[in-house]
This record gives sequence, C-alpha cells and structure tokens, in this order.
Amino acid sequence: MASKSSAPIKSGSDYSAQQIQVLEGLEPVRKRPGMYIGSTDVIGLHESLREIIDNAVDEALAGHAKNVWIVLNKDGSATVADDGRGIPVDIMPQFKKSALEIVMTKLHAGGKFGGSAYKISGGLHGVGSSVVNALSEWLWVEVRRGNTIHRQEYKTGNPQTPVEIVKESKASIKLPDVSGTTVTFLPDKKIFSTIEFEFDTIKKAIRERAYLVPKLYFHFMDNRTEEPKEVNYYFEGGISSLVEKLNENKNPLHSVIFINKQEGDVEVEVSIQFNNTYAENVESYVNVINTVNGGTHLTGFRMALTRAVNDYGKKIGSFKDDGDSITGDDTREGLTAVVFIKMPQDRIQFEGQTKGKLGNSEIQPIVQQIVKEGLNIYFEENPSDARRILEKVYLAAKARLAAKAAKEAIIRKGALEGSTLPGKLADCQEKNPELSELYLVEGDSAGGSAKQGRDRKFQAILPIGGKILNTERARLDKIIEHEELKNLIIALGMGIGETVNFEKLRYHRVIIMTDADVDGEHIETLILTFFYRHFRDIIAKGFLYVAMPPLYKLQRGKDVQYAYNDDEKEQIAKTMKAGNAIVNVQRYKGLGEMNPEQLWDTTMNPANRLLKQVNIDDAEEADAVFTMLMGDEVPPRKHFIQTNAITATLDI
Ligand code: 2B7
Repeated sequence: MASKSSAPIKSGSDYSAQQIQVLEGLEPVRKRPGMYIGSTDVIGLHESLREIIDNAVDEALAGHAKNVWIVLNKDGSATVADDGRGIPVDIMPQFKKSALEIVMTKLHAGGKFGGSAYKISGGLHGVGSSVVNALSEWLWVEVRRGNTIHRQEYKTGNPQTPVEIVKESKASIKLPDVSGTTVTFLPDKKIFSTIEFEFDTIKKAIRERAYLVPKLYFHFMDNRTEEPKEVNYYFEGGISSLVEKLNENKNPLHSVIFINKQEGDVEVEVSIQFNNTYAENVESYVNVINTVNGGTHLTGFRMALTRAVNDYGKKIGSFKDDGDSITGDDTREGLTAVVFIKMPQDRIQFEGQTKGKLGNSEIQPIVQQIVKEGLNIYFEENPSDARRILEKVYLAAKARLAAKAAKEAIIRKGALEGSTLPGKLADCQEKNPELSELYLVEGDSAGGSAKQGRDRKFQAILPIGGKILNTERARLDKIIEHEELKNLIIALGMGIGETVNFEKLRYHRVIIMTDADVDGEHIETLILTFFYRHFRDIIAKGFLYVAMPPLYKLQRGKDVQYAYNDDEKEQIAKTMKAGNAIVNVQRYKGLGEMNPEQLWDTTMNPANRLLKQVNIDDAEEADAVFTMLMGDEVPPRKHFIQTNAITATLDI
C-alpha cells in the first residue's frame, strides 16, 4: 500500500534541513525523556515497547511481515521480532555508516527509509527505535537477511559494537530464518520509575493492533513466570472482526458492511453493523492510534451514512412527503462501527487537549466520498439489509419528531401549566407556595389514609401508583403521555423541559412518602431520579424531602408511642415496662397499616414527624443506581444484581 512517490528531498533548502535533522543525536532524549515518550512512569514504559511493536506492525502494514513476536524475558527485558524485510544494513554514503546504525542512533531518521509514506503507525513516526534505544540500559538489534545475521549492541543509545555479521542469534525464541528484525531491550531504571512490564496492558495493545491489521499473527509470550504465559492474536477480518466483537451478545440487524478504498496516499476502511439496541458504539483510528475524540474522519463517515440512508429512502419511495428526512442523530441508535484510516504519519494533525482528535480537513471529504459510494453500492446489492437499517433509522426519526411535536405543543399551549389540576390530587386550601406542602404517596390505599389524615389547610396529597415510568431514556413526549408523571408535573405547576418556570412552583415542600420496603425504595429512587433530571432546582433549593414513617408502634393500655428506629424502640419499651404491664410492640410494614389518625400523628404532623431533606448528592446517587439498574451498561447491572442478590430482591 505504501506509495513510493513522496520523495523526502524536495528542494535544496529542504535537503539541508533534512540533513541537520537526520544527524541529530540522542542526547536530548535522555535529558528530556518525557518530551519523546510522554512520561517516564508505567505508561511511558509501555509506550516504549509499543513504539518497537509499531515498527514491526508498520512493516506488516507495508505488506512485508506476516508475524510479530513479543516476548517478556526472565531478566526483565523485552524482545520484539518480525519477519519483514529487515532494517537495511548497507552503508549510507552521506554518513559513511550502516543505515541500521542511523535508524538506531539518530532522531528523525524515519524519512530516509522508503519515504514518508512508509511509516504509518502510531507514535513517534520513525524515531521510535532510536528513542527507545536512548532510554534503554542496553539494547541489541539483529537483522536477518538471507542467511546472514547482522547485529549491533548499544548502551543508553551508544553503540558498543559495530554492525557486524554474527553466526548465532541471541534471541530467546526460535525465529524463521528468512528475513526480519529482532530488537531486545532493557528499559533504563535510571529513566523510568518502574521497569516492570504488565502482561495485561501489553495484551490489550496487541489485541487492538491485531484488529487493525487483518491476517497478521501476533505471538505474545511472558517467560518471566515459572509457568510461561502465551496469547496469540490473529484476526482474519480486521476491523470487521472488531465490529463483530463489539456486537457480541447483541442482536445484529444484518451482516457486517465493509468498505475499503484508497485515495492517493490515504486508505479508508469502514465496518458497519446495526444492532437492535439504542446505544451507539463507534470507534475511530488513524494508523494504529485510537482517536477517542473522533475528528474529520469520523465527521466524514457520519455525513456519508446520513446521506446514504436519506438517498436510499427517497429512492425506494419510503418518504411520504418531500420534507421528510432523517438527521445524523437518527442514524446513531444501535450503530456499531469502526472507522479506520491510514495516512502518512508526518501529515497527521491532532487536535484537542488529549490529542485524541484528527484535525486534517482534507480527510473529511475523502472518507465521506468513499463511504457514501460504498454504502450506495451495498444498499443497492443488499436491499433486505438496507430495508432493516432504514426501518431502524425511521423509528429513531419518528421518536424524535414526536418528541419535537410534544415540545412544541407544550410551548404553544403552555400545555401543562395551564391544565386543570388532576383529579387524583387532593389540593390544599393555602395558595402561598411557601406555606404549602405536597405529599407524594405510594399507592392508592396509603394515599386515601393520607387524604383523610392530613391538615387540608396546607397539605396536598398526590398518590403515585405502582410503577412510574422509567425516565432513563424516556423522551419528553413519553413523559407527558404518562398519567402519573403528567399529574405530578401539573400539580407542581411549573411546566417541564425548556419552558420550566421555577417561579410557578406551587409547593415549597415536596415530600416523598413510601413504604420502608424494597418496592418503596424503588419508587423513591424513581421519583428522586425524575426530580434530579427534570427539576434539579427543587432539590437545590432544599424543597424536596423524604418522609420517615415510624418502624414500631408500642402500646401499654392507653399509652401509645412510636419508635423510628430500634434503639428508640428499646428505650420506649423500657420506660413503659416500668409500669409493670404488658407492652404491645407492633412493627409497621407499610403505610397502609396505619389509620389516618396514626399517619397524621407519626408522619405528617409537623410537630412530631421526621423528614429527611434530599440534597443533590442523594439524588445523584439515586440517579447512578437508577442508571445502573435501567441503563444500557449491562456489566455493572449484572454486577450489582449478583453482589446484592442475597440482600435485595430487585424488581426491574
Ligand atoms: C523508519 C524506520 C524505523 N525499517 C525499514 C525497513 C524495514 C523495517 C524497518 C522494521 C521492530 C522490532 C523487531 C524498508 C524504518 C526502518 O526501513 S523497521 N522493518 N522492523 C522493526 O523495526 N521491527 C525496510 C525498505 C526496504 N527494506 C527494509
């Protein structure tokens, strides 16, 4: 794939600049290692190994290596080997030195070898080997070419031997003797805060690269332990294998769409597969760098996808009227994709704080055009897949339009604020919000008791039935359609969404009153989450409370007292027993067990009751629990259910 056209020497002045660059030694690397390797901690340590691995990967990407070996040796050193062409060993006339020595001991040697298009994987663009060499206590490199083995050894980047032909390899592993490069190095403990390589970290980096280079074998061995560990990676399908892996355990709507084309010195690879969830999972790479914040390649991909789906929809006549079309967001639900471009390393521009975003503006139209064309062809040739994708995207568009219509309706009619108060609400007589309270009561029967027991002058009651809507992903239109939530919104009187007006809140105490059992806790979590997401101001102002009903009722004759916890129960029982008669202890299970008078006495009468004020932290925690229980992230939910299975009966 590497085009040999981009000559490194363009003009006289460039040439001299190039020469000066090429001749730069390694002294600055040991002076400021962080500038070259990022950091000198455990991350920098692994970055150095990654640099060497990436040189081998480049040789594979250039079409010359089929295998990469990575070995962690007993003495703490690491060996990387490939079966590529082997770093050239011939003497470079302008330096009177072996090319191998220049590669290993000079900065910016990269451009000299096969042109700038050669080096395409991550990191330091061709200077990686020399930087790692400089930061190693010792390093040796062997180049196998034909039947000959060439070797040079270094300490802290300085040659200890000439580039010489040797009889035997020093490598700890047996390698095919055709051709290739082997590098073994011990990171310098004077430079790195730790020189202990981590098996899992390296495994992950190798795996990621294996996906990006189809048909490349990775052999990874850890010989440091008594029982050597070995993992091998090979993905026939490259990024399509990765997409399949990402969609594992999901229901895909079609087989993986793979688009691959080269445009000049930019190669574009895209794999796409929709599944039946609502989550988006799109990864993007430039060479072997994972661009976590996307960039121009991702933008080009998104535009192409939106247009291709739109065009196909129009073409097969599934749009009812001309104004209908889908947006980029509609294509994201259930989308799993990998966007991978390969381009000359020295042209890459990264953006952003973490350098995780591709900035090259020329890449966007290239990716867009290639993906658009590829999708057009795919949709044409696979109409049933295309139809399934269209249906999925339409569904998202429909939901979006419904949400928008609902929102407009709210804005136009002030739909919720102006509505008459819900029938279920037993309002209070007081009109001054500062003096008014709203009880949100779990269940109709407890709601009934609360209505009878309350002080109707200032206390309003709204029963909240069974399960309120899962507001996790619920859109505004669904929330407003939902009876329980609609009642609550109207009762509060301040609207919702963009039109929310805190000034109109009708109660300055909103009190959640649920049973002290699992169901009650669940409803409490739901309500807290709802307030947290839509009425955060109410919480911030300190207007949201949780009622604390008593846990016990103690009775001796006519003397009735309530306990709100176990200590209190013991205390009260003791004083009552002093009268030397039988004390009747009753444990409340639910609000429904109290008659209206008891409910007033224990839970609603401001003189006796216990209220817990909800703060943002509580609500945030409820929100997190809720997200975990209801959200898309399956693993944490599983974990929660497993670890709490003994103590909680989850009702989801
Ligand atoms: C820019 C520099 C670093 N290089 C070559 C050729 C092959 C080759 C390498 C390598 C890591 C550990 C074992 C090019 C490129 C130097 O120029 S580096 N293979 N493998 C490697 O570093 N593996 C090359 C053109 C013709 N023949 C050989």
